[in-house]
Amino acid sequence: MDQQKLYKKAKAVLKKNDLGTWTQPASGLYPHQWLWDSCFIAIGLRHIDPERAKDEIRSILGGQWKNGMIPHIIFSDAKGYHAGPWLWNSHVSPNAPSHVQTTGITQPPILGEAIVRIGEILPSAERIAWYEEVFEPLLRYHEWLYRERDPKGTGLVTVVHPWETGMDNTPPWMEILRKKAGINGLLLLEKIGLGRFIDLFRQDTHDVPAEERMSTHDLYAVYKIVRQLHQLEYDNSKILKKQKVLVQDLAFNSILQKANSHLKDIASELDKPLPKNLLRSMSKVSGALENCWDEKSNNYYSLDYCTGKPIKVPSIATLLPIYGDKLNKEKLDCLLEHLNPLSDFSSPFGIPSAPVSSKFFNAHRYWQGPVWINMNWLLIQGLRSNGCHKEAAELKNNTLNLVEKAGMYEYFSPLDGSPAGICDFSWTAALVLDLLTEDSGQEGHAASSRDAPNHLEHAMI
Ligand code: 9WN
Repeated sequence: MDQQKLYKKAKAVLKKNDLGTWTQPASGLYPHQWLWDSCFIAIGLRHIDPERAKDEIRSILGGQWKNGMIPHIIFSDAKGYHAGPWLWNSHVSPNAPSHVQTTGITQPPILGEAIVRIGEILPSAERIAWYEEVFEPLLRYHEWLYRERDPKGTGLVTVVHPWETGMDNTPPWMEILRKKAGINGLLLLEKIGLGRFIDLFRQDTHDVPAEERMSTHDLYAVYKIVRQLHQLEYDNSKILKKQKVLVQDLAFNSILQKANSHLKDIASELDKPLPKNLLRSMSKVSGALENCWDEKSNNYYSLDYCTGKPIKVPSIATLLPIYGDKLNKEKLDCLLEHLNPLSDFSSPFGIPSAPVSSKFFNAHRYWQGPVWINMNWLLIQGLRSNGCHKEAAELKNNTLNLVEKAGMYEYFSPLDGSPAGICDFSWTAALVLDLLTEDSGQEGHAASSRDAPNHLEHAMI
């Protein structure tokens, strides 16, 4: 593999999408700032320019709501996004900020990870100053998550919109969405092959073919939930009482579990105590996630908040507890079996977002099958912290080879590695950059980009 060439390409994509103090995921299709995208982007950017990586996070924090929520999108002035500010009208909430327009929901709380990854490459005094700067808003975000999304103290926060998972049309969510918020007329039109007519009204299919995005029915059901949240003024006490599509989402809570441990590390480095209520919530997470385990199928599942029952529809989420924490050997072995050749999640290109055997599986359709680089990255980290170094190295190799051959795309077929979605996608570039940089032995060292690994040095200048 020509690592230097790949590095240069990744860097060029980040440069192309750089809008000064924040980065758009891709021009055209995604012209605003997304929460988890910017976190992944900062993880890559730290190797090129740590100050710029900090700006990425500062910009996200600039959209924080008065109640502590960090919104999933901060809107720029760009026009043409299919779910722009007009869909959200988030100012109906007294908590929405007045200086920027944002959505009224959040996204996977990977913020703690990004903050710590930036801290990791800074000299100690700079790291402390960085943590001092971001500690309060990060703390307020975690407090909001547990206070407003887990008021009963179960240890699992509730996710109120599929966009909050970042895996928009992931099978478990589409299963309950179709049952509880389905738009029957549209389903019928799609069944009789007239769905293509409605596709013509879609804005998100200008840059990417409709068959690589959500189905039209699912997309309109997703818009419908935004309308309902708006009617409830994005007030979580009303939402948890009145909404029907509410999920204690496995992927979201696994990511939060890891973020909690990052928050604890930051607090301890700053020698600051965490509030007792928050510590109590955090202490329940491991046990609560164990309640998501299903003995029969040896899988973790999300729970339907309204019924308390597992949504037994497999997706890549079943593997994310590997990222969340160290698992006991028995469970870890069960999950690793999914990755064995001929198993459901086995692919030479990384981990498919839905297993090949799923009734939802479609190699090119968004979160219903394709391999995504952020998922590969999260699982590489999780495999390592669970001591599975061989599996992590293999997944990393597959990831880099895939992007080298197919390009900096949004997602890829797990069957043949062909690219799909938008090209020049920022988090693909950022995470490739991160994987390449650690390859050169700089991982975990308090080195800035000025100490660039030799063989990548030229690409960094
Ligand atoms: C809605 C920006 C975002 C990602 C999500 C991905 C996609 C948005 C959309 O793009 O979602 O949030 O318009 O489809 O699913 O993970 O954050 O890249």
